[in-house]
Amino acid sequence: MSDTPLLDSIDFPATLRRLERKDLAQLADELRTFLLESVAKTGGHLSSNLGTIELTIALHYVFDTPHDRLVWDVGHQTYAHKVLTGRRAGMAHLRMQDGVSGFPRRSESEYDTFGVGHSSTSISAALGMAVAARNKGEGRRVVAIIGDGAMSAGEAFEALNNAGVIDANLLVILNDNDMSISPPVGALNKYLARLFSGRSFNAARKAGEKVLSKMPSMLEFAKRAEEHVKGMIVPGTLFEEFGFNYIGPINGHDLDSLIPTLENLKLLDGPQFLHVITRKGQGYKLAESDPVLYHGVSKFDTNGGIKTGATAKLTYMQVFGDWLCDMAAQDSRLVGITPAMREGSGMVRFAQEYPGRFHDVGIAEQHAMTFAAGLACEGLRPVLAIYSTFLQRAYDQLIHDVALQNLPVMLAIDRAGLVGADGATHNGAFDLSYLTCVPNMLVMAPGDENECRKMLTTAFSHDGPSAVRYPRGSGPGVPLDAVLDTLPIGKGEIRRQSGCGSDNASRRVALLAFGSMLTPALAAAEQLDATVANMRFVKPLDRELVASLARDHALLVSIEENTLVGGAGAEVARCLAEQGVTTPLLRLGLPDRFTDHGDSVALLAQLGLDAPGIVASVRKALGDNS
Ligand SMILES: Cc1ncc(C[n+]2csc(CCOP(=O)(O)OP(=O)(O)O)c2C)c(N)n1
Repeated sequence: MSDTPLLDSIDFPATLRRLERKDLAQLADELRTFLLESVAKTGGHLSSNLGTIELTIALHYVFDTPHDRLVWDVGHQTYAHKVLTGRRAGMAHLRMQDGVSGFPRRSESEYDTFGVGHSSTSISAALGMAVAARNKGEGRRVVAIIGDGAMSAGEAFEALNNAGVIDANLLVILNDNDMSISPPVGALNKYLARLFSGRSFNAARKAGEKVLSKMPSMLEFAKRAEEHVKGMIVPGTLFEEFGFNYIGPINGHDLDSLIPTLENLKLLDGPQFLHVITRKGQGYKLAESDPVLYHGVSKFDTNGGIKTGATAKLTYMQVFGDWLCDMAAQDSRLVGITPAMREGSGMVRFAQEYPGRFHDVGIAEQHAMTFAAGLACEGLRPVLAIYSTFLQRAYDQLIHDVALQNLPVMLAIDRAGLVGADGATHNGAFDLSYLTCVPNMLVMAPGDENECRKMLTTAFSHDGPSAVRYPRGSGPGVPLDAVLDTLPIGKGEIRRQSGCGSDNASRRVALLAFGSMLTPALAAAEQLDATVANMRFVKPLDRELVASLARDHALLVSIEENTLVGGAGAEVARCLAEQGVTTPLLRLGLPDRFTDHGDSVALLAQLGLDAPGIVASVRKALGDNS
């Protein structure tokens, strides 16, 4: 690691605040060097963190943290914040089990004021804190820091709408780097670009001067800030209409702009809005020129940069991306939708080949779902690619707009199950539970890549709402058929038959594997000589298969990568109960608690969801200590 003498002397923001202003630029340089080298070793979010270094230093320098609250949106840009708040050593174990989380967490530090990972919550949470401070008579300042991508979500606007009338002491900082993960989309982005380019600057400035001249304190502030910030004060019409004082845009890498502006804003009461321009990947040329590639990185060499190349096995995400293009070629009704996850959902090729049928709607999961419903009403076949946890955002839209009207909206649900380094905020632990209880839904989980392709075709061909949920990363490596085949709906299959003779029926075990758990179930079955059913469908569950397995076995074992509460195993239990079957059922799955970040293979093993874990659980249930 490079020498970072000044950074070495900073353990907490209180020490930072004792530095002289002139030293902060060097601190920023050292922090940038440290973060680049550190993230290259551990993996993690890079571009966004390189872009917020000066802003983070300025915030901790000006505000009395942790008494004053910094509320970060998404939280993927908080590595500098972590380093400056006592967690520098912990960065060596970033996103590893028991190591520092990749996102702010209240349990990790008193400087992490709000737990996050999903976007667009910061203004709402900060507003709550600002109102609490006012009610309790605490003179603290509350600052929400939100990116231009995150700002596009409805929740951010709901909060702005509310903040303007509550009149609490809230500062919203828009960190505008003109990027989401992918290039930003939508009218808001165009509007921000206009503000930045200054085309509306002059007109707005005149209007602003009028307003400011009636408000001596603001005019005074404007003059002072203008001295420091080189004349960059404009009322931003949109944010002003929401009841905020809009200041900016200012250069978010220039500490001489940031610090005096923040110092002035700290003195102002009521809702304040500061528009800061930053660059994703700032200071590392490769990330500056390809911020998408460097948004989230695995370990890499900082000299050579990330080497892209074909990986050995196809990921499920790629299986989906290829299927989408193949299906689009066959059926012109197909429309692909992503809420801001073009790369992460494997839709880059589809977007290039079918630009007119590709819709990146921004970070707007609720809208994505209802937009899909509208398309389906008119006879199109929308495919909404969405991560399991982000789908949580669109739950009412799924029930009320899609399922209730039995519309053929297809969900391609990625990151179902444990995701590893991103941890609890991103673990897709609940989708089977919250989907299965919705009437009209078809819910499938593939055991391998080719089955995934078939399920996607089955879902697409189905005249009602459907979901295929598949995990992060790759599967067992089963080659793909070129054709687009469907599967019989609601039918599982026996993949392995127990070899026990009928005389040994009291020891027969049937493993009912759902999705990703098929591979460890098959491996466990070799040791247990168990029957393995690949259940394929969680809804409709193959009730005949369950009943016949119950007849022929002494123990049924359901295995799923979903919470045990209300998941696939719960459906099996319901099915048995409804049929009056008393064969014992052992349910294996994720526990009723949040699973933290770490290596997902290791985590699954710890939760008993690998082959040895399954064998051990079954033996225990059989009272077999061998
Ligand atoms: C609800 C939700 N949807 C999607 C994501 C995935 N996601 C993480 S960061 C990001 C882009 C955020 O863009 P912006 O706020 O501009 O921050 P930047 O990465 O540009 O610093 C997205 C889409 C998320 N975290 N939460």
